Amino acid sequence: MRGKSWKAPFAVVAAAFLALLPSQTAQAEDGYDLWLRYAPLEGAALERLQAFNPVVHFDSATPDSETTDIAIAELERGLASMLARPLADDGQGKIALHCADPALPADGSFRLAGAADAVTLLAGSDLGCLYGTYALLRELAQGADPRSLNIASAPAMPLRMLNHWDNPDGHVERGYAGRSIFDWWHLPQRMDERMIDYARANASIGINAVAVNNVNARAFMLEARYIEKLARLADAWRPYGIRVFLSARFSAPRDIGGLPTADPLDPAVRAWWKAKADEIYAAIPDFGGFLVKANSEGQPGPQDYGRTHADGANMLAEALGERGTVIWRAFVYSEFDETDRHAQAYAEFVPLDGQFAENVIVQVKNGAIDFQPREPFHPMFGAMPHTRLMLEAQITKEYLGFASHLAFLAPMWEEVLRADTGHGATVAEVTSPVGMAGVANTGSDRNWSGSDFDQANWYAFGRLAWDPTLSSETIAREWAAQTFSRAPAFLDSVVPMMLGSREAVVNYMTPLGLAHLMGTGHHYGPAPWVCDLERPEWNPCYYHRADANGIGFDRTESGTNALAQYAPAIAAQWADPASTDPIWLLWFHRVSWDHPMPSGRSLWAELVHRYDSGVAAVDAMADSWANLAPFVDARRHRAVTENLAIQANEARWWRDASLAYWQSVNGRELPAGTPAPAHTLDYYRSLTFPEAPGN
Ligand code: BDP
Repeated sequence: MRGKSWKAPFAVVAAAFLALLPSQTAQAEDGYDLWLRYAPLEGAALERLQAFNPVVHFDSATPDSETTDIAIAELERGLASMLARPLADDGQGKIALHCADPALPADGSFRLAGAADAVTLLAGSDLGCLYGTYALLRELAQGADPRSLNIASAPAMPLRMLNHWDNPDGHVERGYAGRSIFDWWHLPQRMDERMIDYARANASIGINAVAVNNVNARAFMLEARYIEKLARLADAWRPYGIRVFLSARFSAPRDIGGLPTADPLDPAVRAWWKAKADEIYAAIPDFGGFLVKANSEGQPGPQDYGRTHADGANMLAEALGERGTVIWRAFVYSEFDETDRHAQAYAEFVPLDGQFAENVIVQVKNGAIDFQPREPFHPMFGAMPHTRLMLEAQITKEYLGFASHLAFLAPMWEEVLRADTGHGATVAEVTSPVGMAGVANTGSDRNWSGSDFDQANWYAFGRLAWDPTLSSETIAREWAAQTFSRAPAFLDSVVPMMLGSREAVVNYMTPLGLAHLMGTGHHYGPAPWVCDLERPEWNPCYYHRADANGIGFDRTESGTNALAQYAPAIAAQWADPASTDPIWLLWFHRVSWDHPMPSGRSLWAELVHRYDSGVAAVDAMADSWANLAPFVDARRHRAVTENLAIQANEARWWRDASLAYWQSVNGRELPAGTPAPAHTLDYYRSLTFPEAPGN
């Protein structure tokens, strides 16, 4: 804690040099430090910072809070580490914190202004100073001149949230980075230090809300013993600006409350939730609220009692009152509904526009199916002007090769955020007043995310939720500079590699608008042949509809007409295969194998070409990475190399198995010069993976 004597105006922070050099000085880098390594500067950047000779000051109005203490400690840690020496007490370059500037809002906004002998950090709150601190360190870590900094930053979205699909037993649904980081068993008595490092990482990229448990929720996490556990985390994370949310199981009043029903209109049910909310707020005064998956994939919900999503959400909203928010997920499809799964969420929710209480947010996945490598934006965006809509993205790579494939997801999120809904706003404009949630990719692995490059997706999510206008390139560059090396030769090679990586995955897994072709249950590897599952929409064959004549899902008027859910201008553009960008072609249209493509190739030849370019792109990534060995510590370089080898194999597997299957359906030869699949279709069909992670 900051000592009282430091309250004098512009007191010098006389901190000890607390052995804060990053861990790489003592041991090999293992990724634990994420993008917060603060690697020692060199060359001109080092000379500039040395000449500036920083020292941390704060004014008397700056709140004496844990958050301020964290900001100051972070500045000292980062600056000392980048200088490779402790800060001098008599430093000339003042890093001057003013954390109670009435001219700035208290939402985390800040300004950074450099001058010859000072960098002024202005904020309307101590949290703004913390965010400004991380922004300053981010700039310096990239080699910026402190004297020429000039940044004004405000969060675009109020809610910048991680959704953990972590179960209380430590298993993470769709998690590929080990076990859950949350040690519920030992909480509240014992809290892993990792919980602080986690909060710090989140704060550094502006994440301010965390739903700690799986949307497929266990009701017992609402019991008193778990509220106590959650309160310990909330206390630890509060100084980092993070509010906790709980995923709530809708049937909890029945499951753990002893009531015969969970009907949202039943007075006893309403009273139970109200009492539960009061109990939580007594322990966690700034509890964020409930995240709810209801009437989807077998989860209980208001429709079990003939009520609507609005009835269910509003009942919980009333229980929370002004204290918190209900985040109600729109990812719904029913095993009893025969209509195109693409159309179900819109059909259920859009008629309820205007009926949700003020403290209800409807959380909508980026696309209408399910986090596929590429989906057009969800037609609900822009279609519910009287409802607060929030974007849900998936950081964990359930459908993009788990943690072993390198796929930088910022371009995917940029694609959806910038999409014009046709309702007079982009998806970013529709969701910015509310927020963005990302399904977390953290786990107990030493490197947090299961691979070094998957850290970039956590980072990119936070950065985009703070500022959805940031380009993927900017994000990749700043992440790679902080995480690996700021050498221009390194960045000029690694950034394009990252930027093309998601497109490579699209090409070798689901090119030209194909989707949902993965293995059953675990979602690992290709299985386009699967057609015997109980429900039609669980089957890959439901999505690709390939036969001897053609391939693709007709969502136009002649098909399911799901396209009609888009605004007229957008629907018109996608109604005709000729005006549909090839990246969406088979998503909206069923075409013949001979369909002429803009490239001049037939659909069949184009499909083969896309698979081949996906595979080639992975080989090119492996080559680029091999050349980058001089810039990266041996341990992390090898780890990435090993993953790229897995990816190269699996990309070929996706290509070969898919082509073998399409050939079995269309009876066509591969274009001349194209290598045949390495194995027979029967071989690919025979592969099983009962132990695949995350299932
Ligand atoms: C799917 C996942 C499943 C989740 C579901 C959801 O396969 O594990 O429970 O999304 O978002 O992508 O609720």
